[in-house]
Amino acid sequence: LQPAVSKLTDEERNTLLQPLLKNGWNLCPDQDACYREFDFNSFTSVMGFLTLVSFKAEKLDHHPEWTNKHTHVYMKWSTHDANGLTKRDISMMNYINSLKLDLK
Ligand code: HBI
Repeated sequence: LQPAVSKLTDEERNTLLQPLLKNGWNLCPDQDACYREFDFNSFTSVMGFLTLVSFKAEKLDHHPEWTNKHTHVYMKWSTHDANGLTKRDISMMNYINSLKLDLK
């Protein structure tokens, strides 16, 4: 069990969240969460991507909400324990943005 984590401060939103919002991620209109949509070149690439994110999620004990249809993936990050965005979400989104993605 990880220690309690709290929502990002205004300063952290400027320094940690803003760069992600300029690199593919969006704020959800209805809650303190981020989402991104991906269109991959193949389902095999989707499988590889979701597998990598799954192992990272297990390592950090921080798990995605996602849907997949064919080569499309919708992914959302928030921290349920904090009812909003935390550094755990930042870590997962930065990990995802560090991957070389086989996108259309
Ligand atoms: N994943 N996105 C997300 N948010 C959480 O609050 C969360 C999680 N994965 C595991 C987890 N919390 C557990 O650490 C707690 O529910 C105990």
